[in-house]
Amino acid sequence: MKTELEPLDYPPLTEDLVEAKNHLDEYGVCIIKNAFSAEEVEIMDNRLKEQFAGEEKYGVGSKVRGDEGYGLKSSNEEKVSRLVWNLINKGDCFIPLINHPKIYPLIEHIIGEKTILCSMGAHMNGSGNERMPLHQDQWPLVPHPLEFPVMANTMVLVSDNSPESGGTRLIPGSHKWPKIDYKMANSSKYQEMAKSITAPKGSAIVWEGRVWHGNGLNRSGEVRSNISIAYLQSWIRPQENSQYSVREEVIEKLSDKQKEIIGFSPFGTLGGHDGSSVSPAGFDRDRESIGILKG
Ligand SMILES: O=C(O)CCC(=O)C(=O)O
Repeated sequence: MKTELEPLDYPPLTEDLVEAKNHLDEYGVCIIKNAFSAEEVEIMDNRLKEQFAGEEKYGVGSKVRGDEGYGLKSSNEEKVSRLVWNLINKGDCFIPLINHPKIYPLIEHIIGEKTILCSMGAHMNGSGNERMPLHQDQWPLVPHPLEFPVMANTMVLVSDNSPESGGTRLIPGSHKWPKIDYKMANSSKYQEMAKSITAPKGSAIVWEGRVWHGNGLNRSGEVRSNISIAYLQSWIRPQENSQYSVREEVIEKLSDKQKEIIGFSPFGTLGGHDGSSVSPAGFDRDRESIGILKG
């Protein structure tokens, strides 16, 4: 007899948008084949490798082993992985990822047309890393058990993903599970259900915010780089505050749609300035931010 909390297998890779949307509905996950050309992957890979070395040299950014979410501590040498945050600032090759035509329609399929970028960062998992806890992305960002997705995530595979290289581990079908708590999800029974994906670089995984997942164990001797592009419904506060963090010279390169997605447009009555709906993209702090006045 089937128990309620059973995983599905991964859906097959697809290049067809309609099929991908069907996979998202059924599995909570889809895998897009050939989302990026070999040349695009190489450019992103080179830029990430330079950035990894630069953040290492200047002692900035986030260095991890992977298992910090269990409260475990490790030495600097054991921290073989880097989370390279806020990629929008870190190379022109990442700007098209904000609304990539092979990915963004799938995000809209999951959470609707009004989205805000939650974060865009590279998970550069070193060989010898440890497992992060299984988690759902939309919890605890939204600390209420919601029976619908308010978040959608993507992994652009800049490296080949496999069990050996620590491919992302997801539990397809878990978006339809009743709520289970974090401790139960991290028991060996559920850990075993989360298998590392096997897909070549240039693919993209998209999943909805209720799917249980985590990283895999990389024992390949090489760094495994995936770029996460995570989106929220626009009423939720994002992980990265783009209005504050995106550099002036980068904003100049963005289209209006890209500015909207990184949160530079009000959503209804939310995110305006001084009661107005002035788009922060064209916002002039001195004109719009009225201070003390006397009549
Ligand atoms: O690095 C990975 O493969 C997974 C990362 C992940 O699950 C996350 O950051 O939410």
